Amino acid sequence: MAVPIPPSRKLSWKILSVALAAFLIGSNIAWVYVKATDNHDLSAVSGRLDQLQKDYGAQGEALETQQSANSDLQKKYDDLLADLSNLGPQYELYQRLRIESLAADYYQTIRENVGPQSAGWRQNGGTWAELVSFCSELAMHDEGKMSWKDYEAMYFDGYQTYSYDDALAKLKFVNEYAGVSTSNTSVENVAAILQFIVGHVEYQRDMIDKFFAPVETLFYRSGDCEDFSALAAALFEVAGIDSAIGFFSSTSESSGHAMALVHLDNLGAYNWTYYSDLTSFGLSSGTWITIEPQSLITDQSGSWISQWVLEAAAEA
Ligand SMILES: [Ca+2]
Repeated sequence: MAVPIPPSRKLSWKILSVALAAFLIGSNIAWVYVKATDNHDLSAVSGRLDQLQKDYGAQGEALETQQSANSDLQKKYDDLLADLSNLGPQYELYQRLRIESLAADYYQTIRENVGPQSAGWRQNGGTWAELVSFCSELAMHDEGKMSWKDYEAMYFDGYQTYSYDDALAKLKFVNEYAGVSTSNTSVENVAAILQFIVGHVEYQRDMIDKFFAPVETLFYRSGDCEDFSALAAALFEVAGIDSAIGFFSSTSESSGHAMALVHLDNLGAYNWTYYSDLTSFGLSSGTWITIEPQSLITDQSGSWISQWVLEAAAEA
């Protein structure tokens, strides 16, 4: 038996159906609206994203430029720090090597009265042996081994010290600065002295042939071949290495040359140029190695050194 639906219930169903339809249509419209709104937002967001990516790229480039500038600055700063840490010891070195007018006058007086610049030498010309002897005397003086008594009073009056003592103190200081040590081998000390000379003394020609004492060459930080040789020989001697100065001639060079000699058997791992006996030149028996004082220990062999013919030598 069918149950009749009361009129009020029929109305409720209709209302429900309409409400359901309205809801479905409404939700579609809303969905379309939301989609439309989404699409609009998406395009705006996409635009912003592009802009942000451009900004990000530009910032990245700026950052790289800044990082590069920072790295340059850091390098300059590190270099400055290194310079600064060297400046103190270098300042002390240059202060210690300073020569005042009286000491300069002393050495010039020696040259003019004893050496090749004196009137007697000019008349006689001076032999190779005489020239090299005076050069080695300047070295020996600065090593504290000899003096010219006639001229020492002038120096003593000014300083109340002896010229050779002051010179030796300077040479000892230089060797210490150069890294010379009694715990080193002789070859290591030769290497250290050559490195110091090459790093601090510059080759310059004389206007007249003037022989400088080692401490003068150290003060000027320049000189020519015999000045380099006297300086090297004196520093070697102060380091405990027997040395000499040699004057050389060459068929391929118009002028002569001066180099130092060390009384060693070898230069260890380095190449060397040597004489097995120089007793005929007045040097002690045994091997003498030629040392070009204008070159590092790594450059003590080859055609430059071997072209020179020894004319005279004198131990320093
Ligand atoms: Ca000279």
